[in-house]
Amino acid sequence: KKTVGSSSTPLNKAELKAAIVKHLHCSLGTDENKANNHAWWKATCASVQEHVLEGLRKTQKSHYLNDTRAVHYFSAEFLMGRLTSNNLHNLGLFEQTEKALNELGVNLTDIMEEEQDMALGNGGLGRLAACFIDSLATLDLPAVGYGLHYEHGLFRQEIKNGEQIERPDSWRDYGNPWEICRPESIQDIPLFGYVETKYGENGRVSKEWHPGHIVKGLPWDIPVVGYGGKTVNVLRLWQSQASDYFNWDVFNAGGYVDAQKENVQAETISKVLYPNDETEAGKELRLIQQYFFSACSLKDIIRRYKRAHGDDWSRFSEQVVIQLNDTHPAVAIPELMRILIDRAELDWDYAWSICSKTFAYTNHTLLPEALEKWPARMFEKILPRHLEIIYEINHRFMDQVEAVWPGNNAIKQKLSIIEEGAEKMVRMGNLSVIGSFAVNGVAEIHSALVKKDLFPEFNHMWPDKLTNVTNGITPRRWLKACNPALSQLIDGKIGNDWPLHLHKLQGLAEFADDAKFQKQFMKIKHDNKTQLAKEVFTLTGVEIDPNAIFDVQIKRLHEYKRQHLNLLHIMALYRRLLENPQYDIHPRVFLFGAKAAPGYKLAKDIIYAINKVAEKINNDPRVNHKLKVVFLPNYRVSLAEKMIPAADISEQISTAGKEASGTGNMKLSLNGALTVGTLDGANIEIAEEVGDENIFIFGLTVDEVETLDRKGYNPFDYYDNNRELKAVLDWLDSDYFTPGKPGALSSLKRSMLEGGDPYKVLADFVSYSDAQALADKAYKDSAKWAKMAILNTARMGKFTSDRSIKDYVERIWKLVPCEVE
Ligand code: 26M
Repeated sequence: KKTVGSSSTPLNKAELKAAIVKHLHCSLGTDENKANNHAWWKATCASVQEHVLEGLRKTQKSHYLNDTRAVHYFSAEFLMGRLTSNNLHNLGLFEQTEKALNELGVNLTDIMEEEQDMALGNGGLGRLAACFIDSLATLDLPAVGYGLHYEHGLFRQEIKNGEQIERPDSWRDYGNPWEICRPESIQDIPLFGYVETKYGENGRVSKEWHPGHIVKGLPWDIPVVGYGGKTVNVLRLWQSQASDYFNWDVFNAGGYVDAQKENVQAETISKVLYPNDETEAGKELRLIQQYFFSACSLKDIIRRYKRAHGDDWSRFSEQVVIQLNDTHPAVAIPELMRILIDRAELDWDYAWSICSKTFAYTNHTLLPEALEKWPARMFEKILPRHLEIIYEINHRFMDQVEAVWPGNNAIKQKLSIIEEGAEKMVRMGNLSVIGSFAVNGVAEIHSALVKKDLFPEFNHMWPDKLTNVTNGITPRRWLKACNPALSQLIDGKIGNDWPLHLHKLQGLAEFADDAKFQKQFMKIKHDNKTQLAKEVFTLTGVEIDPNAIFDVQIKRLHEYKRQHLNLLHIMALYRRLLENPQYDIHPRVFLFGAKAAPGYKLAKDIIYAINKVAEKINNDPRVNHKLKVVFLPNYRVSLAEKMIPAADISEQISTAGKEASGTGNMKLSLNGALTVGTLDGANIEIAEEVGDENIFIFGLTVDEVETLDRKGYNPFDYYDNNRELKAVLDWLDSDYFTPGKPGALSSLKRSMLEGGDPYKVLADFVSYSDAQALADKAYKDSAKWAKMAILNTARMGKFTSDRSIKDYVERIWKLVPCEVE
């Protein structure tokens, strides 16, 4: 039995019941007879939150008394999803709460459906941040997550006539029981204005920034409960507010309405999450968001540092490490320089020595369109002093480049933070590498490509700076909480400490051939599929058979992720079945979940195409006993938690070299789904772990993609030489799937032919189709399939985010755990 480490007396069932009823009465003003599910959920959260806050207080006290070095994880996104189940599991209170509520006539699973997802992120990068803060707390590491308190998270997706419609997300409409407002820690943040040069008597030249605006940053704290409940860290998210200073003059002059305009502008900063993923929008408000949360967070860190160390900066980089989750918070680098030079009056070299020992940077992408660049003019308008500092950093860096490659202007141009051209641009990736002491990619292959293709010269200058930390996922959310039946089966076989020591899942391997265990394992998979089938029917009205193979592709919609390759193969299967009704495949349900960036036309066209093909196939009695296609609307963390435990096949089919890591691949395999995938990102390491015989690898390798590009890729070579591929592509031009609207799906075909097929869909089609045929064959041998599925679960130990965090600690952060109490 687990106890609640953070509270002096572990909560028992009677106490839980009493607390929940008390909160129904005293916090929510209702009672056991009147309360609806929402009230029950809130009362349950409030009861648990009392204990969480005790743990938070004790953790902060321990960290303060031990004067610990801490990591500060700066991220524009934290995709937390729902918190209730996670907190109950991590506190070891899940079962007792379930029983307590049962005795009150309430079902915990039902009331947890009341919680809105905290969707403060786009996809992989944001969810990674959420898994990492779970692991940091679990490993008793002193850590703070810093980000933005968006009023509206990632848009809610509706599907109308097959098309994506975006609706605002309002996760806080009925309040969030887990967050705490901290008005005592408000920060003032300057913006705009101009820089004054001052000449002191001692000959010292100094700069003073006269900002044009001040906005307030109001922090909201989300407690982050570690598994076992001992350490409770915080996620601190900043909300923007109008500053009083600013408005009073206008207000007094009778400008009430103008003052309100100011308020609206200031409050716009944290209004909404940009829904772009893997593209740089270059919007002014986005840069302001980045500066706003980075500056608030730095001030917060410095305030805490000064409380312990006063004005002595010499120990700053011993106490503080800041991890930049991509370049989104990279403006923190010139901001710290500004504070050290303009405010603390340190000289440049000393300030730079502190700064460049404080930051570390994680790269999540090689796609050129995703590398952040800001127009220098925009920078100058919003952050005039920071642009000056960036120029100075660059100037000094160029001297270093000159020393390594004397007279080589081409290399200087390439490495410069400033890109010269029609419009001068600030390259945030270069700034991040230059200003950090460590830079990491997120999977072995990705890190190798960061060194070889993205930053080869930086790697030459600083051979130890670039490194790898392979991503991971928290097994607490992605197995224990989302797949309780499988978790209990595992507990019974190998004990219940696998959520902390995921390598222990290896212990399941010895049962992989055991017929009884195979039955139990596959029975749970079947039950999970039955449950998902019900959900699918509720959400879409489509009936699916749990005896079919559930084939799942869930991720943001992007050409490089190749949902359209999956679709072409589905159409090929459909065609084969029409041509030959005896065509022998095990019944299969293809399930998709994906949001497209609202401005990404082709991504939206792919969603439309999937929905139109689905409609046709699902209503075609000639094939719909063998083939179904479902696009589940509004894919998000809480939907992932329902889909992943029910998946048989995991689609990880990006063009080799394009997917930095992937993390959904890990979640699916952990839950016993077999991967159909390319040798890309973490798929390569997954294949190494599970063994080639337990995964379906297909397609071009990174090297083959490169060779093909060098000799000139022509998609028509494939179109003209493969009858099936040609027929399927031509089908898109007809009105077969869009009656009365011929050509409605043609943009897709065009992108893969005239458009040059930038992601090599046609080149990989045959190999993909062959891998799918092998998967089909393997499924027909149910004992073989069960063994493969079990071995996938058994061999996922490496991909716990606890291992990722330990890698960061050893290679980059050099932190020491701090036991609480
Ligand atoms: C950019 C500009 C404006 C607004 C938003 C953005 C932006 C937001 C998120 C750009 C990229 C964003 O995320 C990229 C991302 O999620 N990358 C994924 O990171 C995962 C964690 O490392 C990897 O597993 C995935 O392979 C990688 O695609």
